[in-house]
Amino acid sequence: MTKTLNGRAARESADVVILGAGPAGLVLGNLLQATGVDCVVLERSSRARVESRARAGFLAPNTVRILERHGLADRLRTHGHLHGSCEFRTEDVRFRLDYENLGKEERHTVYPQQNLVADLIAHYLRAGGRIHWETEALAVLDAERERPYVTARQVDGRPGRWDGRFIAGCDGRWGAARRSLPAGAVHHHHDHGVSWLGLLAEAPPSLDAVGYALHGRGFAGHMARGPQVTRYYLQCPRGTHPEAWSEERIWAELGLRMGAERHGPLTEGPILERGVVDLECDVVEPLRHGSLLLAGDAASLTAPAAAKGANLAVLEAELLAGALTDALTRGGTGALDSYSARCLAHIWRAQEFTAWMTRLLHATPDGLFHASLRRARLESLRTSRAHQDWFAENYVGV
Ligand code: RFL
Repeated sequence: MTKTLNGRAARESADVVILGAGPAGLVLGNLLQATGVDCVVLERSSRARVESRARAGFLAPNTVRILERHGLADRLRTHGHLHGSCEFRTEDVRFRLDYENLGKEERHTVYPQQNLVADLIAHYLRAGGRIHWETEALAVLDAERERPYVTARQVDGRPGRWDGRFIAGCDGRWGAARRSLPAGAVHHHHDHGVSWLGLLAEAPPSLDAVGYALHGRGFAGHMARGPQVTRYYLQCPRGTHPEAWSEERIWAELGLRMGAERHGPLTEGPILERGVVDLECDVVEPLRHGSLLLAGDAASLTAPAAAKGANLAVLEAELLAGALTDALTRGGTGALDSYSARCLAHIWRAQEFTAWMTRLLHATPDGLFHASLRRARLESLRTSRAHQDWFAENYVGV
């Protein structure tokens, strides 16, 4: 219930105040709503913006199982595409790993993140969930006390206050939850020292696999997003402006790095979106500070090289929903107490594999020694079944 104070500030309360309507916040909201826990979501952007923000696309089998378990996977099951193959290319070799036949024999589901987010919003609102759009959380206060609260700026610019028993920080890397952490929080940060020009092209995929090209001029990547849309990545110098490359130069460079002349041309099309991503990662420890709990990118950022971020967000949201429901409906605090340690075990596994992938994919300026290590690693992956099984298990797992 929202009350207006003196015609200016609004004040509202809920058992759980969720910051952020991304995959983490929305899965959490849906799961709490389903168990009858009173919650509210505050989202800085508009609904239209959140539902059109293209990001992840590769969902791990465990993510799909979680969404299925809670009745959140109907559209994903009918509109998603199963995907179980990736291809590595260098100037000398080209080989394919059908990871659906390796390791635990599992596949990704390709389903754009913005579609998943739209599904989660629709489901949450249908169940009576509350979301305040264009409401930016400014700070989380009194997290170490019994009644924490969030201050926010509402869509019309008025201040607002949301009181809760718990605050779920699902507002990403630059959100209010991270800014409100106490001094004791440990923030691990690592810069992989590599940047990508990330592109979304209105063009059907050029190959029926994820493509990783390790070229002397830098990495190039190819990932299907749907029958008519493909994501491409080009390693670029740090500080590159997204508009610095013309479409002509982009397609020429992609063709060159992916060996189009030898392996077949790329299907070109207009570039719908572009952005530069610096491959960085970080982890906040612990994920719980009194009644403030972090999930998703707010807890840990993984470089997009191994497609783990959205998958971790969904996994953590399920664990957090169970822990909060237990605490609020049964008074059990065991799951809340172990929430951080359980998530961190998954987070560090994902960080380790992402760092491995990042080192494999990129030419770095440290010269011949590193280049020879990359060649040896790739050769091991090409020829060793044990290495391939390890890769497959980590590639599709969280
Ligand atoms: P999100 O999705 O960033 O959502 C956070 C939400 O919080 C809002 N917000 C605030 N709201 C209120 N008050 C504030 N002060 C706020 N500050 C922020 C934001 O508007 C937003 O709506 O975080 P969440 O839910 O933790 O989900 C994380 C994922 O979005 C992210 O990890 C993935 O997109 C990463 N990622 C990928 N992950 C995968 O698992 N598979 C992939 O294939 C994959 N591809 C990618 C990716 C990330 C990419 N970018 C962004 C670099 C490809 C790319 C290009």
